[in-house]
Amino acid sequence: MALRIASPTGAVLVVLVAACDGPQSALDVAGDGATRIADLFWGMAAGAAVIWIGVVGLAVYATRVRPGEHSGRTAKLLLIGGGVVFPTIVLTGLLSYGLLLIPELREPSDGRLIVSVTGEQWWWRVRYETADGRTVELANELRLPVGEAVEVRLESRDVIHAFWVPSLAGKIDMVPGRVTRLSLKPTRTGEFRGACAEYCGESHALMAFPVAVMEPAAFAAWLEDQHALAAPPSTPETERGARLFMAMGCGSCHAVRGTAAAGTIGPDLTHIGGRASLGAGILVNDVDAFARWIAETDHVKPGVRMPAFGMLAESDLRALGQYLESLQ
Ligand code: HEC
Ligand SMILES: [Cu+2]
Repeated sequence: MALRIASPTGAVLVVLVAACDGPQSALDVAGDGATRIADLFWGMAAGAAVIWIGVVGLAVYATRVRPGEHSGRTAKLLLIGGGVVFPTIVLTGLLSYGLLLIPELREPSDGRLIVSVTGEQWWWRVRYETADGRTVELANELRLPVGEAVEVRLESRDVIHAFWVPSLAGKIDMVPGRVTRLSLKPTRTGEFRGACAEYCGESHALMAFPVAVMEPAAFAAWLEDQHALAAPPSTPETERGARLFMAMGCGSCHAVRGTAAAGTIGPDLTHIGGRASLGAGILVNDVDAFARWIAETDHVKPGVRMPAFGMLAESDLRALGQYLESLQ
């Protein structure tokens, strides 16, 4: 699209407004909570603009239009009106509005679906619990049905993290020893991005997760797939990868349901090949990325709690990558 921008102000405006779109923008809303927050933001922005114009107008009036002395009465009226009465009314209004908003943002779901997310250094442990009491553990990805309120229970195992999907709702801390709650009600389908919003250590900035909002039927099918055990290896290459996975001790930290691997220190890898990203939102999900992650974990994510397996031959890394990619 050819876009002609007439003035520098126009250029700045275009840049500012363009920056409001995208998968991780609190102003490009796709959920109930985010809509409330965006409304509050625009309301406050408009109020701030009006006040700014008023103050600058008065300053211009006092210095340019009618310079010189003003009566004591006018000055007193301005000071009391603009300095006491006006802020008291505006701030009381904003405070009440903000306080009324809080219970709405925490509103419990209808109990049909509960998603527990635990913050770890530096990844996300995710557990889905459906109304029939079935649970399944996955990691580093969230999928939600559109139009349904989902209760998200947030915990942390180590330090304080914060859970934030700007397009869907506000952010909330994940505090060790506590469960905080958030209601997520997506209003449209799409791909979004969440991130940790509380500094939690050296790889804090490498702790994100893709969020997919899906049609309810597609979501149900996906969740059913997540319950399934891992696909057994079906080619010589993936078979070799599966053997290496066990031989290298990966299974002491990672679970691959349906195999002897049942570790719980790292993310569940039963369906790792089907996730939208790798390493908590930082790498694409393909064989090359798997090989790179396994060989130089600590370069990809400084401080990571997984040893690097750089001693493995390139062919072994690829076999492992093929195997993990086959776990759809
Ligand atoms: C000492 C425990 C430990 C061992 C052993 C281990 N891992 Fe990990 N692994 C982790 C942890 C912890 C993470 C999460 C790291 C992060 O993102 O901060 C992880 C992450 C991963 C991921 C990314 C998962 C995701 O959700 O994106 C893959 C793939 C993986 N490991 C594969 C392996 C393979 C293959 C081996 C064996 C060669 C292995 N790991 C050995 C602890 C371990
Ligand atoms: Cu964090």
